[in-house]
Amino acid sequence: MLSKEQIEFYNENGYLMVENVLTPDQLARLREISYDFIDKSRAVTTSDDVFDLDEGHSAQTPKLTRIKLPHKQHPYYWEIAKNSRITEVLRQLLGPDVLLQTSKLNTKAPGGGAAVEWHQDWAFYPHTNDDILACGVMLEDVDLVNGPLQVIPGSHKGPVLSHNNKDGVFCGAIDPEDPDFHSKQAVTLTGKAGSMTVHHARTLHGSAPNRSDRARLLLFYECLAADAWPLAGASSYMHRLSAKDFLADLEARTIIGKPSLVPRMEAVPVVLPLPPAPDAGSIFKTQKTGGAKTAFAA
Ligand SMILES: O=C(O)CCC(=O)C(=O)O
Repeated sequence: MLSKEQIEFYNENGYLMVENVLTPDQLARLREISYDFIDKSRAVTTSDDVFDLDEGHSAQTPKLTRIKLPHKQHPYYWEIAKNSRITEVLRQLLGPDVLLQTSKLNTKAPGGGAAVEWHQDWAFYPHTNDDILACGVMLEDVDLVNGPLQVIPGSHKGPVLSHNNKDGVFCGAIDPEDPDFHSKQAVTLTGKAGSMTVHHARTLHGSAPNRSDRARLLLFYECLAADAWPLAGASSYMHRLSAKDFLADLEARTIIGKPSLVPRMEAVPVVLPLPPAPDAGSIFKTQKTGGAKTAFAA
């Protein structure tokens, strides 16, 4: 359970650290499954539906930026979202009806694992209201050198910064020179394996490359109140589903409570993530092929 102070801190700052959110057994099981996937990626030579490969990936030295949609790759990732302390945190921060928007396991390989340039998740998927957040579960200790998440406190109450490049294409990252980006205010979120960061969908965040010899495994569950509905440009896969598949998809993403077909409209700032970058297969591909400027030069 989060304390009243923790909930207030999250509402005020747009982020939170929750220690020991996993039991030792849950952590051990998640690590075992995750490292099994990394091992399987040795057989893969190009990014696919499961693995997003980092530069320098090989059978000898697997280097992934990400395992995609882990909750679809192994039932235990879904089980943890539905039945753990994380579930209670979601209930407290988002209410009784909560859906999974997406999941990803960002694996930041040792010795270089790619930076994630500063951005707001909201720029990728604006919704009818912003009761949306990302939980980042640490499967390894995260310290100052293995690419910790950094956030700008309070930025979830500010504007949506431009995430488009000089040609107007959505590149999934802000310009580090944007006058509304106050990099000096950045807070670095380090912690022990089994702890969890939470950040609001509008919170500005990013992370440097992994300059250590240890992997940085952050398992993200991006979750929303059931009455937050995506706006055009986000989740358009729904329009291609049959009625049966649509209902099954909603059901399969429900963490607690029930889905809702009645969007709650709030006066939230919205910019659509369009036109898309040449490869929008992941944030890494969007930022790279969209020509995002880096804030993390060596
Ligand atoms: O892995 C990270 O450090 C940040 C990931 C992130 O912000 C994202 O994938 O949207």
